[in-house]
Amino acid sequence: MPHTAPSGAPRPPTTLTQYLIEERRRFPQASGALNALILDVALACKAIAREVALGRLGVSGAGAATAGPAAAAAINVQGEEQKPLDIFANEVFLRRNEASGGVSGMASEELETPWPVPRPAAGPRGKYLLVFDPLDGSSNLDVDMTVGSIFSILRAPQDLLDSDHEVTEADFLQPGAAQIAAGYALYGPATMLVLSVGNGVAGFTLDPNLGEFMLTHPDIRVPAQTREFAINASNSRFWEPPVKRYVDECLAGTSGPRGKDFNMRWIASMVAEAHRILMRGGIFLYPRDTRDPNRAGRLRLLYEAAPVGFLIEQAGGRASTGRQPVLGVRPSGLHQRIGLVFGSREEVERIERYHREPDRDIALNPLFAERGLFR
Ligand code: AFP
Repeated sequence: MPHTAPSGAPRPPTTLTQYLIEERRRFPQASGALNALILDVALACKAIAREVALGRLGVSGAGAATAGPAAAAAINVQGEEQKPLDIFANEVFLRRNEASGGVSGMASEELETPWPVPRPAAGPRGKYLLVFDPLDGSSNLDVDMTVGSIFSILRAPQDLLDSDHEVTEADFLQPGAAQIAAGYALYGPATMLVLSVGNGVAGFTLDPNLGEFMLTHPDIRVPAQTREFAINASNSRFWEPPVKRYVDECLAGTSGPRGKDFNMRWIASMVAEAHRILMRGGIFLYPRDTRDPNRAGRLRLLYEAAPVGFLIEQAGGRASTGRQPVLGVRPSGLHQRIGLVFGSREEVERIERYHREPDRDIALNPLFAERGLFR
Protein backbone atom coordinates (compact mmCIF):
# COMPACT_ATOMS: atom_id res chain seq x y z
CA MET A 1 0.00 0.00 0.00
CA PRO A 2 1.47 3.41 -0.93
CA HIS A 3 1.80 5.78 2.01
CA THR A 4 -0.77 8.54 1.97
CA ALA A 5 -0.53 12.02 3.44
CA PRO A 6 -3.43 13.31 5.65
CA SER A 7 -4.78 15.06 2.52
CA GLY A 8 -5.16 11.63 0.90
CA ALA A 9 -2.47 12.36 -1.72
CA PRO A 10 0.22 9.65 -2.05
CA ARG A 11 3.24 10.50 0.10
CA PRO A 12 6.44 10.94 -1.93
CA PRO A 13 9.08 8.27 -1.31
CA THR A 14 11.62 8.87 1.43
CA THR A 15 14.98 10.12 0.14
CA LEU A 16 18.34 8.85 1.40
CA THR A 17 18.86 12.19 3.18
CA GLN A 18 15.51 11.92 4.99
CA TYR A 19 16.27 8.32 5.97
CA LEU A 20 19.63 9.34 7.43
CA ILE A 21 18.06 12.23 9.37
CA GLU A 22 15.54 9.79 10.87
CA GLU A 23 18.30 7.32 11.78
CA ARG A 24 20.34 10.09 13.41
CA ARG A 25 17.48 10.81 15.84
CA ARG A 26 18.56 7.62 17.66
CA PHE A 27 21.74 9.48 18.65
CA PRO A 28 20.86 12.98 19.94
CA GLN A 29 24.58 13.77 20.44
CA ALA A 30 25.50 12.97 16.82
CA SER A 31 27.16 15.82 14.94
CA GLY A 32 25.84 14.87 11.50
CA ALA A 33 29.36 14.00 10.27
CA LEU A 34 28.42 10.37 9.55
CA ASN A 35 25.39 11.42 7.52
CA ALA A 36 27.48 13.91 5.56
CA LEU A 37 30.06 11.20 4.85
CA ILE A 38 27.43 8.70 3.67
CA LEU A 39 25.90 11.34 1.40
CA ASP A 40 29.34 12.02 -0.10
CA VAL A 41 29.84 8.29 -0.69
CA ALA A 42 26.40 8.21 -2.34
CA LEU A 43 27.37 11.13 -4.55
CA ALA A 44 30.57 9.32 -5.58
CA CYS A 45 28.45 6.28 -6.45
CA LYS A 46 26.13 8.40 -8.60
CA ALA A 47 29.14 9.74 -10.54
CA ILE A 48 30.44 6.18 -11.03
CA ALA A 49 26.97 4.95 -12.08
CA ARG A 50 26.83 7.62 -14.76
CA GLU A 51 30.26 6.65 -16.10
CA VAL A 52 29.52 2.89 -15.99
CA ALA A 53 26.29 3.48 -17.95
CA LEU A 54 28.30 5.14 -20.75
CA GLY A 55 30.12 1.85 -21.42
CA ARG A 56 32.57 2.16 -24.31
CA LEU A 57 31.45 5.77 -24.76
CA GLY A 58 32.98 6.69 -21.41
CA VAL A 59 36.50 6.45 -19.94
CA SER A 60 36.65 2.75 -20.82
CA GLY A 61 36.25 3.28 -24.54
CA ALA A 62 36.56 5.96 -27.14
CA GLY A 63 37.22 8.65 -24.56
CA ALA A 64 40.02 6.69 -22.86
CA ALA A 65 42.77 8.23 -24.95
CA THR A 66 41.88 11.66 -23.63
CA ALA A 67 40.87 10.64 -20.15
CA GLY A 68 44.18 11.46 -18.46
CA PRO A 69 45.31 9.03 -15.75
CA ALA A 70 42.27 6.86 -16.37
CA ALA A 71 43.65 5.92 -19.80
CA ALA A 72 46.78 4.20 -18.48
CA ALA A 73 46.72 0.41 -18.21
CA ALA A 74 48.07 -0.55 -14.78
CA ILE A 75 48.43 -3.36 -12.29
CA ASN A 76 47.17 -2.86 -8.74
CA VAL A 77 48.69 -4.04 -5.46
CA GLN A 78 46.83 -7.36 -5.81
CA GLY A 79 48.66 -7.99 -9.10
CA GLU A 80 45.35 -7.57 -10.96
CA GLU A 81 44.89 -5.48 -14.08
CA GLN A 82 43.29 -2.12 -13.36
CA LYS A 83 40.76 -1.06 -15.94
CA PRO A 84 40.38 2.65 -16.72
CA LEU A 85 37.06 2.58 -14.87
CA ASP A 86 38.71 1.05 -11.77
CA ILE A 87 41.06 4.02 -11.68
CA PHE A 88 38.30 6.51 -12.43
CA ALA A 89 36.07 5.09 -9.66
CA ASN A 90 38.96 5.15 -7.20
CA GLU A 91 39.68 8.82 -7.99
CA VAL A 92 36.01 9.73 -7.57
CA PHE A 93 35.87 8.06 -4.14
CA LEU A 94 39.08 9.75 -2.99
CA ARG A 95 38.31 13.26 -4.27
CA ARG A 96 34.68 13.32 -3.16
CA ASN A 97 35.42 12.08 0.35
CA GLU A 98 38.68 13.84 1.17
CA ALA A 99 36.85 17.16 0.77
CA SER A 100 34.03 16.13 3.10
CA GLY A 101 35.95 16.70 6.35
CA GLY A 102 34.42 13.51 7.75
CA VAL A 103 37.41 11.20 7.28
CA SER A 104 41.01 11.25 8.42
CA GLY A 105 42.08 8.46 6.10
CA MET A 106 40.94 6.09 3.40
CA ALA A 107 42.01 2.70 2.12
CA SER A 108 41.14 1.21 -1.24
CA GLU A 109 41.57 -2.01 -3.16
CA GLU A 110 43.39 0.07 -5.75
CA LEU A 111 46.00 1.62 -3.39
CA GLU A 112 48.86 -0.23 -1.74
CA THR A 113 48.99 2.05 1.29
CA PRO A 114 46.42 4.18 3.15
CA TRP A 115 45.42 7.52 1.69
CA PRO A 116 46.00 10.20 4.33
CA VAL A 117 43.64 13.11 4.72
CA PRO A 118 45.53 15.96 6.40
CA ARG A 119 44.22 17.67 9.52
CA PRO A 120 42.18 20.69 8.34
CA ALA A 121 43.59 24.18 8.97
CA ALA A 122 40.69 24.85 11.32
CA GLY A 123 38.52 22.40 13.23
CA PRO A 124 39.00 18.79 14.26
CA ARG A 125 40.10 15.85 12.12
CA GLY A 126 37.50 13.67 10.48
CA LYS A 127 36.14 11.14 12.96
CA TYR A 128 35.96 8.27 10.48
CA LEU A 129 38.00 6.00 8.23
CA LEU A 130 36.58 4.96 4.88
CA VAL A 131 37.55 1.67 3.24
CA PHE A 132 36.30 0.68 -0.21
CA ASP A 133 36.54 -1.35 -3.36
CA PRO A 134 35.51 1.34 -5.83
CA LEU A 135 34.52 -1.10 -8.58
CA ASP A 136 33.93 -4.68 -7.58
CA GLY A 137 33.58 -7.27 -10.34
CA SER A 138 35.22 -5.05 -12.93
CA SER A 139 36.08 -8.05 -15.13
CA ASN A 140 32.34 -7.88 -15.93
CA LEU A 141 32.69 -4.46 -17.54
CA ASP A 142 33.88 -5.77 -20.91
CA VAL A 143 30.66 -7.74 -21.26
CA ASP A 144 28.31 -5.06 -19.90
CA MET A 145 27.32 -7.01 -16.81
CA THR A 146 26.53 -5.78 -13.31
CA VAL A 147 29.32 -4.30 -11.17
CA GLY A 148 29.25 -2.39 -7.90
CA SER A 149 31.11 -0.31 -5.31
CA ILE A 150 31.40 -1.52 -1.73
CA PHE A 151 32.43 0.48 1.35
CA SER A 152 32.92 0.25 5.08
CA ILE A 153 33.05 3.07 7.64
CA LEU A 154 35.15 2.66 10.79
CA ARG A 155 35.81 5.04 13.66
CA ALA A 156 39.24 6.67 13.53
CA PRO A 157 41.21 5.59 16.63
CA GLN A 158 41.36 8.27 19.34
CA ASP A 159 45.18 8.53 19.23
CA LEU A 160 44.96 9.40 15.55
CA LEU A 161 42.39 12.10 16.27
CA ASP A 162 44.59 13.51 19.05
CA SER A 163 47.73 13.60 16.90
CA ASP A 164 49.04 15.23 13.75
CA HIS A 165 50.62 12.09 12.34
CA GLU A 166 49.30 10.58 9.14
CA VAL A 167 46.91 7.66 9.24
CA THR A 168 48.71 4.31 9.27
CA GLU A 169 47.77 0.81 8.17
CA ALA A 170 47.36 -0.20 11.82
CA ASP A 171 44.53 2.33 12.26
CA PHE A 172 42.43 0.32 9.79
CA LEU A 173 43.04 -3.12 11.28
CA GLN A 174 39.75 -3.29 13.16
CA PRO A 175 37.40 -6.31 13.15
CA GLY A 176 34.25 -6.06 11.04
CA ALA A 177 32.14 -5.91 14.21
CA ALA A 178 33.59 -2.42 14.80
CA GLN A 179 32.05 -1.02 11.60
CA ILE A 180 29.80 2.01 12.08
CA ALA A 181 28.17 1.61 8.69
CA ALA A 182 28.62 -0.37 5.49
CA GLY A 183 26.99 -0.51 2.11
CA TYR A 184 27.28 -0.96 -1.59
CA ALA A 185 26.07 0.58 -4.79
CA LEU A 186 24.94 -1.74 -7.54
CA TYR A 187 25.25 -0.60 -11.14
CA GLY A 188 22.69 -2.91 -12.72
CA PRO A 189 19.53 -2.30 -14.74
CA ALA A 190 18.72 0.16 -11.95
CA THR A 191 21.36 1.79 -9.76
CA MET A 192 20.80 0.93 -6.11
CA LEU A 193 22.41 1.86 -2.83
CA VAL A 194 22.06 -0.70 -0.04
CA LEU A 195 23.06 0.57 3.37
CA SER A 196 23.24 -0.32 7.04
CA VAL A 197 24.01 2.16 9.79
CA GLY A 198 23.67 -0.64 12.34
CA ASN A 199 19.88 -0.62 12.50
CA GLY A 200 18.85 -3.10 9.80
CA VAL A 201 19.41 -2.80 6.07
CA ALA A 202 17.67 -0.43 3.68
CA GLY A 203 17.78 -0.30 -0.11
CA PHE A 204 17.47 2.85 -2.20
CA THR A 205 16.90 3.08 -5.95
CA LEU A 206 18.38 5.95 -7.91
CA ASP A 207 15.75 8.10 -9.60
CA PRO A 208 17.83 9.26 -12.57
CA ASN A 209 15.50 12.19 -13.27
CA LEU A 210 15.83 13.64 -9.77
CA GLY A 211 19.36 12.35 -9.13
CA GLU A 212 18.16 11.09 -5.73
CA PHE A 213 18.35 7.71 -4.04
CA MET A 214 14.79 6.84 -2.96
CA LEU A 215 13.95 4.33 -0.24
CA THR A 216 12.41 1.40 -2.11
CA HIS A 217 13.44 -1.56 0.06
CA PRO A 218 13.02 -0.73 3.77
CA ASP A 219 14.09 -3.41 6.25
CA ILE A 220 15.63 -6.02 3.93
CA ARG A 221 15.71 -9.51 5.49
CA VAL A 222 17.54 -12.60 4.23
CA PRO A 223 15.30 -15.70 4.40
CA ALA A 224 16.76 -18.28 6.80
CA GLN A 225 16.48 -21.11 4.26
CA THR A 226 17.29 -21.35 0.58
CA ARG A 227 17.58 -23.62 -2.44
CA GLU A 228 20.14 -21.49 -4.27
CA PHE A 229 23.92 -21.49 -3.97
CA ALA A 230 26.74 -19.58 -5.67
CA ILE A 231 30.30 -20.81 -6.02
CA ASN A 232 32.93 -20.83 -8.77
CA ALA A 233 32.83 -24.57 -9.50
CA SER A 234 35.96 -24.40 -11.68
CA ASN A 235 37.91 -24.34 -8.38
CA SER A 236 36.34 -27.56 -7.09
CA ARG A 237 39.60 -29.53 -7.20
CA PHE A 238 41.07 -27.07 -4.68
CA TRP A 239 38.14 -27.09 -2.23
CA GLU A 240 38.54 -28.41 1.30
CA PRO A 241 36.42 -31.47 2.27
CA PRO A 242 33.64 -29.56 4.13
CA VAL A 243 32.97 -27.40 1.05
CA LYS A 244 33.08 -30.39 -1.29
CA ARG A 245 30.62 -32.18 0.96
CA TYR A 246 28.24 -29.21 1.05
CA VAL A 247 28.23 -28.69 -2.73
CA ASP A 248 27.96 -32.43 -3.46
CA GLU A 249 24.90 -32.61 -1.22
CA CYS A 250 23.31 -29.63 -2.99
CA LEU A 251 24.00 -31.19 -6.39
CA ALA A 252 22.53 -34.52 -5.30
CA GLY A 253 19.17 -32.74 -5.00
CA THR A 254 16.05 -34.67 -4.07
CA SER A 255 17.88 -38.00 -4.19
CA GLY A 256 20.63 -36.81 -1.77
CA PRO A 257 20.73 -36.14 1.97
CA ARG A 258 19.21 -32.66 1.56
CA GLY A 259 16.09 -34.11 -0.07
CA LYS A 260 15.54 -31.04 -2.26
CA ASP A 261 16.81 -29.66 -5.55
CA PHE A 262 19.13 -26.63 -5.58
CA ASN A 263 19.67 -23.95 -8.19
CA MET A 264 23.11 -22.42 -8.88
CA ARG A 265 24.22 -18.89 -9.89
CA TRP A 266 27.65 -17.27 -10.43
CA ILE A 267 27.96 -13.63 -11.51
CA ALA A 268 31.66 -13.11 -10.56
CA SER A 269 30.77 -9.85 -8.85
CA MET A 270 30.42 -10.32 -5.11
CA VAL A 271 28.32 -7.16 -4.77
CA ALA A 272 25.82 -8.49 -7.31
CA GLU A 273 25.70 -11.91 -5.59
CA ALA A 274 25.20 -10.23 -2.20
CA HIS A 275 22.36 -8.20 -3.64
CA ARG A 276 20.59 -11.26 -5.01
CA ILE A 277 20.95 -12.97 -1.64
CA LEU A 278 19.64 -9.92 0.23
CA MET A 279 16.66 -9.82 -2.13
CA ARG A 280 15.65 -13.51 -2.22
CA GLY A 281 18.01 -15.55 -0.06
CA GLY A 282 20.76 -17.95 -1.08
CA ILE A 283 24.28 -18.75 -0.12
CA PHE A 284 27.61 -17.52 -1.53
CA LEU A 285 30.91 -19.32 -1.07
CA TYR A 286 34.39 -18.18 -1.97
CA PRO A 287 36.04 -20.48 0.55
CA ARG A 288 39.60 -20.92 1.62
CA ASP A 289 41.12 -23.46 -0.76
CA THR A 290 44.43 -25.16 -1.53
CA ARG A 291 45.18 -23.30 -4.78
CA ASP A 292 47.78 -20.95 -3.34
CA PRO A 293 49.19 -21.66 0.14
CA ASN A 294 50.05 -17.96 0.50
CA ARG A 295 46.40 -16.89 0.16
CA ALA A 296 43.70 -17.77 2.67
CA GLY A 297 41.03 -17.12 0.02
CA ARG A 298 40.24 -14.84 -2.90
CA LEU A 299 38.23 -12.02 -1.34
CA ARG A 300 39.64 -9.18 0.70
CA LEU A 301 38.69 -8.95 4.37
CA LEU A 302 38.56 -5.21 4.95
CA TYR A 303 36.67 -3.98 1.92
CA GLU A 304 34.76 -7.04 0.69
CA ALA A 305 34.15 -9.62 3.43
CA ALA A 306 33.66 -7.19 6.36
CA PRO A 307 31.12 -4.82 4.77
CA VAL A 308 29.15 -7.62 3.14
CA GLY A 309 29.22 -9.52 6.44
CA PHE A 310 27.88 -6.47 8.28
CA LEU A 311 25.01 -6.07 5.79
CA ILE A 312 24.12 -9.75 5.74
CA GLU A 313 24.13 -10.05 9.54
CA GLN A 314 22.11 -6.84 9.89
CA ALA A 315 19.57 -8.46 7.52
CA GLY A 316 19.33 -11.58 9.71
CA GLY A 317 21.68 -13.75 7.62
CA ARG A 318 25.12 -15.05 8.59
CA ALA A 319 28.66 -14.45 7.33
CA SER A 320 31.54 -16.74 8.19
CA THR A 321 34.98 -17.86 7.17
CA GLY A 322 33.60 -21.39 7.53
CA ARG A 323 35.37 -21.59 10.87
CA GLN A 324 34.34 -18.40 12.65
CA PRO A 325 32.09 -15.37 12.16
CA VAL A 326 33.79 -13.09 9.67
CA LEU A 327 32.95 -9.99 11.73
CA GLY A 328 35.10 -11.33 14.57
CA VAL A 329 38.31 -11.57 12.52
CA ARG A 330 40.89 -8.90 13.33
CA PRO A 331 42.71 -8.08 10.07
CA SER A 332 46.46 -8.51 9.89
CA GLY A 333 46.91 -6.35 6.78
CA LEU A 334 45.07 -3.86 4.60
CA HIS A 335 44.72 -6.28 1.69
CA GLN A 336 44.41 -9.52 3.64
CA ARG A 337 42.40 -12.20 1.85
CA ILE A 338 40.02 -14.57 3.56
CA GLY A 339 37.63 -17.43 2.88
CA LEU A 340 34.03 -16.21 2.89
CA VAL A 341 30.66 -17.88 3.14
CA PHE A 342 27.54 -15.78 3.58
CA GLY A 343 23.79 -15.80 3.12
CA SER A 344 20.81 -17.65 4.53
CA ARG A 345 21.53 -18.38 8.16
CA GLU A 346 20.68 -22.09 8.27
CA GLU A 347 22.91 -22.89 5.28
CA VAL A 348 25.90 -20.98 6.65
CA GLU A 349 25.49 -22.72 10.00
CA ARG A 350 25.41 -26.07 8.18
CA ILE A 351 28.72 -25.26 6.43
CA GLU A 352 30.27 -24.19 9.74
CA ARG A 353 29.13 -27.52 11.21
CA TYR A 354 30.74 -29.41 8.30
CA HIS A 355 34.00 -27.56 9.02
CA ARG A 356 33.89 -28.74 12.64
CA GLU A 357 32.88 -32.33 11.90
CA PRO A 358 35.96 -33.64 10.07
CA ASP A 359 38.09 -32.73 13.08
CA ARG A 360 35.63 -34.47 15.33
CA ASP A 361 35.59 -37.53 13.02
CA ILE A 362 39.37 -37.60 13.04
CA ALA A 363 39.43 -37.33 16.82
CA LEU A 364 36.91 -40.17 17.19
CA ASN A 365 38.59 -42.44 14.67
CA PRO A 366 40.97 -44.84 16.46
CA LEU A 367 43.30 -44.75 13.43
CA PHE A 368 43.98 -41.06 14.12
CA ALA A 369 44.08 -41.23 17.93
CA GLU A 370 47.21 -40.17 19.83
CA ARG A 371 48.71 -43.66 19.54
CA GLY A 372 46.95 -44.56 16.29
CA LEU A 373 48.34 -45.72 12.97
CA PHE A 374 48.47 -42.26 11.36
CA ARG A 375 49.79 -40.06 14.21
P1 AFP B 1 37.30 -8.29 -9.92
O1 AFP B 1 36.84 -6.99 -9.29
O2 AFP B 1 38.78 -8.35 -10.15
O3 AFP B 1 36.50 -8.66 -11.13
O4 AFP B 1 37.04 -9.42 -8.81
C1 AFP B 1 35.76 -9.66 -8.36
C2 AFP B 1 35.82 -10.52 -7.16
O5 AFP B 1 36.68 -10.01 -6.17
C3 AFP B 1 34.44 -10.76 -6.54
O6 AFP B 1 33.56 -9.70 -6.72
C4 AFP B 1 33.96 -12.03 -7.20
O7 AFP B 1 33.07 -12.77 -6.41
C5 AFP B 1 35.24 -12.79 -7.43
O8 AFP B 1 36.27 -11.81 -7.53
C6 AFP B 1 35.20 -13.62 -8.69
O9 AFP B 1 36.33 -14.39 -8.74
P2 AFP B 1 36.54 -15.52 -9.87
O10 AFP B 1 36.89 -14.80 -11.14
O11 AFP B 1 37.66 -16.35 -9.31
O12 AFP B 1 35.27 -16.30 -9.98
